[in-house]
Amino acid sequence: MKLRSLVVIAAVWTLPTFAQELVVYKIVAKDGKLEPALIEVPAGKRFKLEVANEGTTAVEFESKDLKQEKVVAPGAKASLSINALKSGEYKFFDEFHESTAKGKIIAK
Ligand SMILES: [Cu+2]
Repeated sequence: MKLRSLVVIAAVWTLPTFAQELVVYKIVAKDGKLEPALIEVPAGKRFKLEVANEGTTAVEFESKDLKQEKVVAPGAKASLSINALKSGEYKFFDEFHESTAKGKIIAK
């Protein structure tokens, strides 16, 4: 009896940890560029975006499709949690360098 309750407690304890292990996709912003400009993610799964600004000026990572907006100072990183996406394309851009810095996420 005692052992069985311990096993149940252990199972419940570990579940949330697994749920939080999200895949991280890294985007590097640098002097008006975002790399990679194309990211493929599985549809229906939450994930994280990590935006690293390796340039010399601030960037604003923005995606209306993903409802995200984040200013990242030079040398800083930002982490964004993205909810599960339906299949499709989701554009993103750096609003401070909008003419050149754009990309998209493809969920499928
Ligand atoms: Cu903005």
